[in-house]
Amino acid sequence: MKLYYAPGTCAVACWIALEWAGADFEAVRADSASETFRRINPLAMVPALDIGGPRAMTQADAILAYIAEMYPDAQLGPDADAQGRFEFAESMAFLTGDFHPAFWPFFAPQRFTTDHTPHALDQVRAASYVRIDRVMQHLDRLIGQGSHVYRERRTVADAYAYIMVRWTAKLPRTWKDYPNIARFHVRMDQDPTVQDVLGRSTA
Ligand SMILES: N[C@@H](CCC(=O)N[C@@H](CS)C(=O)NCC(=O)O)C(=O)O
Repeated sequence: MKLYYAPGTCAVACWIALEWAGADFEAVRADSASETFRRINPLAMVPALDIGGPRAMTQADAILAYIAEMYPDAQLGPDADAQGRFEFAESMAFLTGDFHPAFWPFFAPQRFTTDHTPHALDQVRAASYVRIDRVMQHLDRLIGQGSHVYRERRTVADAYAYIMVRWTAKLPRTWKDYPNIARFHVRMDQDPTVQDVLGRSTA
């Protein structure tokens, strides 16, 4: 099994989840702009997970759900009750559909304006801060007084949220400005697996 990733991206969350699961896999650094990688994922995005099937698996939330299901002993997925499954799906949909896209204008402002002057790109980035603050506030509420995204235990949602809140490090409001996220972030920083993956994924 091969996980295609790029440093600092949501694909690193899949790497952490695979390590937590005890999976046997190889992490492969992808050049998303390359023709070789486009044959693996025509959308030219990471993550992609090659399990030896006719095509690689894509979409972080689907890959994370697959990992949770394939390695049940690691207990990285939702609780079995209907309310528990709903809460988990709701959190993952928020992370994929609201949280992650809030950062697109920040990372790739040129995709959101036809004016590519530095001033115009800065304006797009500045506009993204409002939306990012909104999703950060919501994540802070989801974490609440605990230190996990889902209920009070470790799941793939923690890995996913953690990698993305790190993206605020250079924003006017960083993860340190959201008390519950800050506590969650510190706890994740202390996880030896997380430390190991961050070290290896940026090496
Ligand atoms: N919907 C995709 C989005 C993945 C995505 O946006 N990946 C980013 C890294 S976090 C990427 O590869 N970006 C390259 C690009 O946008 O060109 C998923 O959830 O997996």
